[in-house]
Formats: sequence, C-alpha cells, structure tokens
Amino acid sequence: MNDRLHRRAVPADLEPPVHPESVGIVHLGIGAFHRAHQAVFTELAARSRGDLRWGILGVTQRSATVRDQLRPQGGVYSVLTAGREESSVDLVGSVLDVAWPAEETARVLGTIAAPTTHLVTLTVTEKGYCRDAGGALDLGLVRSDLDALGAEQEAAPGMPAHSGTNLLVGGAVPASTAVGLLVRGLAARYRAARAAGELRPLTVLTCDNMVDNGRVLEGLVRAALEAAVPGDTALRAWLDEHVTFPCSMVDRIVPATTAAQRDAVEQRLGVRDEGLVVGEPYRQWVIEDRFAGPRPAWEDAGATITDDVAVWERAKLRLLNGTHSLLAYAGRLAGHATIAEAIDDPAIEARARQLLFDDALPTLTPPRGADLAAYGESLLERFANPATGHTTVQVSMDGTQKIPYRWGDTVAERLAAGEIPHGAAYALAAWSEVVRHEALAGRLVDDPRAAQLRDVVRAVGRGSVEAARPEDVARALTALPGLLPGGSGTDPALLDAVVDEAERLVGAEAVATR
Ligand code: CS2
Repeated sequence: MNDRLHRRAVPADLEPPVHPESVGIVHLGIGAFHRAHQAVFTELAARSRGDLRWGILGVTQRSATVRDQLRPQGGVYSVLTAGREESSVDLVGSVLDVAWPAEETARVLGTIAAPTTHLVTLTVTEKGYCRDAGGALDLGLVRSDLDALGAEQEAAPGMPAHSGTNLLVGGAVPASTAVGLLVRGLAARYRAARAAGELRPLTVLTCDNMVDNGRVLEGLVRAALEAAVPGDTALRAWLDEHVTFPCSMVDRIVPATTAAQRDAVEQRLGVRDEGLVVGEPYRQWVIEDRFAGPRPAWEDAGATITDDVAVWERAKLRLLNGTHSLLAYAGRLAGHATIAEAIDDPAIEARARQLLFDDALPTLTPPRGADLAAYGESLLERFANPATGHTTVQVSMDGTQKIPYRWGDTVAERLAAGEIPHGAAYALAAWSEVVRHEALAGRLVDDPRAAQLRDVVRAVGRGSVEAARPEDVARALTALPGLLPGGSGTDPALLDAVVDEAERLVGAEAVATR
C-alpha cells in the first residue's frame, strides 16, 4: 500500500493546501458534508486573501473514526468532485485537527473559549439538536451535559485569570451531545472572557437543513441554560450581547465515500487518503449577515452573505430536500439503489415533478433575482448525476426528523389554500411503505423514532406486522405526532389522498417484484 497523504507530503501536481496558523473555527459534526462544503469555502477564502487565522478544529461526536482518519494526515484530505462528464481532485488543509469529546472534551471547551476562536459552526444533522416531537429541547437527552455545565459554572465563580485553564474551562465530564457541548463551550468562553477582562464575542453558525436553523439553535441554547443555571443572569446577559446565531442555507450533494472511490483516488494521488470525501460539482452557501466578530472571507469562495436567507432556506428544503426524500423512498420501493436510478424511472420522475412544481413551488417566495422554476429543473439534473453514487438508503434515513421540514410546510400550506398536494401524498405513502416493509422484514428503519414507527405498524395490525394493511399504516403514520405541522396530519382530504397512493404503490410494488 502507498504512504498516507500528509501535510508534509502532498502530491506535487495539485494546488497545495493552506496551512492555517491557528484555529479560528470549532466545527461540531465533522462528517463528510462539512469537509466537502464549509471547509472547502474556508480553504478557498484563505487562499484568496492569504488569511491564515481560520484553521478548523473539527469535533466528531459519535465515534473517533474521522479523528483517526485525519490526525495521521495532519488534518489534510482530498475532495473528489464527481461530475457527469469529468471529475477532479483537490486538497484541503483548513482542518488542523479533529477532537473526539469522549476523550477530549476539555480541549474542545478550551478551544471554544480561546480568544483566537471566532466561530462555532455545526452540521450535526436534524436529530443532533436533541428535540422532542414538539420541537422543545429534550432535557433527558442533554441531562448529563447540563449537570456538567452547572458544576463547571459553580467551580469557577470569580476565578482570576491565572487560575489553571482546566478549572476555568472545565471538561472533566465528557460531553455526550453536541448541543450540550456547545452550551458548555459558551459558558467556558464567558468565564474565560470575564477572567481576562475581555468580551470575546462569538458567532454560532448552524449549517443543518432546518427552517430558521439559527433561531432554532438559539432557542435550544437558551432553554439549556435556563434548565442548567436558571439564576445565572450574567451569563445570559453576555450571550444576549456578544453571541449571534445566524441562519444559513447549505447545499452540496455529498454521499458517503466508498472504498472503491478511496482506491481510485489513491491511484490518482499516489498516496492513500483515508479522509477522502466526494461531492457533486455544485455548491451553494447563503448565510445571514449577523456575525458577532470577524469571519473568513467566504464570499470570495462564492458564498452569499445576505439578510434574505429565509427565502433560500425554505426553497432549498421544500424543493431540493423534499424531492430528494421522495426519490429515496419511492426509489427504494422500486428496487433502485441510487437517487440517479430513481430519477431515471419515468413513473417516479413524474411524481418528483409533481411534488416540486405543483405542490412545493406555489408555496414559495422566490429569493431576490432567482427563478425557482429554473432552479427546480436544475435540481432534477443534479439528482440525475450518476457519478456521486448517492444511495436511496442514505437519503431515506431519519425520515421523522426530515419530513417535517421537507414535506410538512408544503402540505400544510397547500391544504390551507384548498388544494390537495398529491405529490406529497405519494411521498408520504412511499415513506410509510418503506417503514412497513422493513417491519415485515423484522428490521428497524434508520431513524431515532424507529421503534415507535415499528410499534405503529404492529398496532395497526393489532399486534401483528403481517396483518397491518398498507393503507391503514399510511393513515396512522401520516398522523404521527410531530410529523406534519398543525392539524394537517389528520386532515381527512390529505389522508384520503395518502391512502389512495398507498394502495396504488402496493400494486406497483407487486409488479416490480414479480
Ligand atoms: C439529503 C441531503 O441525505 C439527505 O437527506 O437530502 O443531505 C442533501 O444531499 C443535501 O442537503 C444537499 O445539499
């Protein structure tokens, strides 16, 4: 096997990666998406300005895998841009290191607290926000971090600047959630700032696919502080004045990297890159202009910094992600392994168009200067790119977390306008059929509410998954609390449409499997 890619030994025929002088950004959730998106924008911004303040400390919550991939490479990795016609490989050096809170919580808190850090960014996926079905912070999930936060605040009151950093920032108890880590990091920064007689403003920038993502995160942080340190008005006042939570819309299709892609890139580079990520050629980032302090010149890399982010967020979630999820569930039922194969199936493409153009588009206000119909067509082109190899299984995970944003508002707004969203009804029926099929196969779907979904199927069949009729399962799952907003999950006209679609799908599945 070839040597590993390393900062000290990069292939000479590629543009050299940047080597930042310090960490300016702590990123929570350093999966493939961050490495192919925000880290690339940060890399290009640093190259364009020669500004070396913006190294990234990545944090990987669930396992040490990404740390173990990147640390032996000095943080450097490559991005394979997989287009329909051609592909290219680029090196990224913005990530200086990756930390795993199970072993390095104190280090992460200390870095969030450091004066050279100006941003905490997040891609922790919808379920990483630890919310209950009603959208409130699930205190049970973050309990251990909230207890640790209370203890950390108590251990350090009035602590002078020369106290040991460890006592000041805390971190003896490993963080168990990203939200918990963030609130503990904010409190550590507040304590460090106060001890040093500084203000240390901070921007907390969420990059997850949720409507009003910044406001949502701000609400969760406040709820966590209220629960953990209710009497701490000084910390709250610092947060009010010196921490901002901009909203943002991120876009790039980034599938999980395969072993075959790692091998192919190894051939190309002459060195082995365990940190390789793969993305489509397209990338977009729209960020609300609400920074508490300095930031990288992301606009030099093509990002849009604007006051008008909400319209982009809604359009992207309902058009791109909504259609993506439809393709994933319908594609799985029809036996298609990838999104590109699903969109290539004319029966599925027609329903994707229906959701996109008939249901979602009329609910949206176009962002300034954007043509949403043309945007919708461009999405279908992007989905059809076979080179990314994005699988239907990957996109269909976490349905209960994604559907509210992707189909929920479209459904509610069409119903309110007196229209039946038939594309969304088909999508709901397809999701329900995937859940039912998995239950029949004795498996749980990949979803934090998977056991509950399986129980719904079982209850519909009065204790027997086999006895559950598809149309009854579709009715019950559509009405699942927290899935669709307001009363739309129990709207009789919607339920009739979903039931029709489920019956039709069962017929088509039988054809497809014969
Ligand atoms: C996808 C997204 O996995 C999914 O649910 O819909 O990750 C999608 O690829 C990105 O949001 C594209 O920007």
